[in-house]
Amino acid sequence: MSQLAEDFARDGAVCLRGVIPPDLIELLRQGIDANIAAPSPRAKVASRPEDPGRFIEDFRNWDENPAYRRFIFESDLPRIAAELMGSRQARLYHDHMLTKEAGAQQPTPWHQDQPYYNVEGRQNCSFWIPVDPVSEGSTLRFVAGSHRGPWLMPRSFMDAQARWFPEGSLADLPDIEGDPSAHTILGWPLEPGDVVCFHMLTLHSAAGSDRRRRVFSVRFLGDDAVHAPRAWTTSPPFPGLEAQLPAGAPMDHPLFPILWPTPSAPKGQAETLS
Ligand SMILES: O=C(O)CCC(=O)C(=O)O
Repeated sequence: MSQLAEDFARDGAVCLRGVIPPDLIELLRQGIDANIAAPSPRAKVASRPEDPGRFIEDFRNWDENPAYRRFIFESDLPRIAAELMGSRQARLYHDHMLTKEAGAQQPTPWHQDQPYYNVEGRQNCSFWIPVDPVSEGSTLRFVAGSHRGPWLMPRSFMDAQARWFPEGSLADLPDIEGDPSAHTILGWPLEPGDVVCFHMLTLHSAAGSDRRRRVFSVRFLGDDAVHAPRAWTTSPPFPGLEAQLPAGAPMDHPLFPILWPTPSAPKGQAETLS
């Protein structure tokens, strides 16, 4: 196992420097700008109207946004994902655009991602890919080791409502800001080309941002991922999927293509991370 894969298994979050070449970063900038100019019906503004900078999110656009699609299929991320997850395959789960405009005060509260989703399984990872420099103060922060569980209560970001698992069915998060010394917090200032990769159960949060912070995130599933249809609308939603993919089935569906190994990759091509 590479050192990075060991760190990922231990901490649930790692930083990879300079893994996205400048031409793919420029492509991603164009994709994000086009996405913001013409958001999908799934887009939302996750900040209050009086916030000086908006926090804009959009989801599941790779099939309609040619820049996102090219980025996802041409970057080295599927191979890296497979290595970090310890998985034979890396399957695309979804993409998520998260832009904080200059002056955005809205923090992203501490949360895990998997309780909002419709998947179960331990082999998974999300890349958070900024196309603008991100300072230490506005970067994504992680509670090291929190990916080992348990699942914690997902709540809406602005009004802390239980819209997913019913109230009381999962424990609430510890007060991480109230007792920071009880946790090992990881976070890295980032330049375009750097990415962070984290497990879908790793607790993470981010502050607002003084300067514009455009981020694209790509999420991957490994060999053990299975469909977990929910009685509620997941975030992001996959309407109608439960009629096509039974509970407990592998995520074998055109929405979730296998990107590693690539269909054309000759046997033995898989490199290891340094
Ligand atoms: O970009 C942010 O502020 C939050 C990111 C996040 O929660 C995620 O990528 O899952």
